Amino acid sequence: MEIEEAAKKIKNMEVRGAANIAKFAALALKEFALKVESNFDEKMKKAALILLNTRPTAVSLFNAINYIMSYKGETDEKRREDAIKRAEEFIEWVDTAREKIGEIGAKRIRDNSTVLTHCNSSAALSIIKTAYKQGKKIEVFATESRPRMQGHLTVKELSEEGIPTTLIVDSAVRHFINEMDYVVVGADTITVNGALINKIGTSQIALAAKEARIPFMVAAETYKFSPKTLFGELVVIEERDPSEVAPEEILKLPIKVRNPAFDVTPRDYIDLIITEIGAIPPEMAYLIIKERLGYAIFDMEELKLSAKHFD
Ligand code: RUB
Repeated sequence: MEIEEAAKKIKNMEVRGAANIAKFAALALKEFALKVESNFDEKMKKAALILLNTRPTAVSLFNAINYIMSYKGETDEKRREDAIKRAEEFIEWVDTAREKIGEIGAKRIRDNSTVLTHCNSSAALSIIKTAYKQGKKIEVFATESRPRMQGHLTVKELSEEGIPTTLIVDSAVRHFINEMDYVVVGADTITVNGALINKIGTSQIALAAKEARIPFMVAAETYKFSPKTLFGELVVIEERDPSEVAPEEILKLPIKVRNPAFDVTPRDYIDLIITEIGAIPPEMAYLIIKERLGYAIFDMEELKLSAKHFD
């Protein structure tokens, strides 16, 4: 697979979800590293930038690329070996973390309970599926997650497992919230101050859950925590094409259509973040960033400068 082709798949959301995007980018970069014949560093940087410039919000993509691009070695051959090793390590991180989150998170789900989820998060679903496989009687409410309807993926996935599932429109969350025992969602990014960036609509659900005193849990691998926010960078919220929201006859009216793909849930609305190294309060985000993501940050300034060439 060519790098441009991989980038296109991420951009058009053929590959989507923060974990899958990161894993796919790691795989693409590994395949690319195997093929580079000369000027290894220069070509790898170019490829990394093309992948990085696909979707701006999920820090998992940045962390994957940063992990691989921190390769070392005295010769091109040694650097290639290290980059490939790092890509493989990252891919394994994705798979093992998801499973571990399932195990840890499932312990928080009681027998005979109803869980509300939003969008389609592999980490959140890992918790739900693990709890179900443990024999707990659980039921799931899944939101549609307009405009891209990732909720349809969620209900398909859950019903394939035999989990009793109800699909609701996004605006029905408050109507049903008192019937829920937990909210479990995934994460695109967790900031240094413990805020969650996830699919648009997540923060409204958190608000409704807090009012109804329903525990709001986030399933987030440690590579969803953002080292960039430690250095003061703000998370960029991706704004997608208006055509995802309304048909042509509406778009041609003299109106504006806005289509942010993600929103920010402040840490005060989050009860627990389930990571692969344990269930933590959002206030501990700084420690995760410092201890788990403390590897050298691959020349971010240079990365930003040259990113302009690919705009
Ligand atoms: C997906 C989304 C998911 C997170 C977490 O948005 O917001 O909740 O990415 O998913 P999109 P996972 O469909 O726009 O990529 O737990 O699988 O990483």
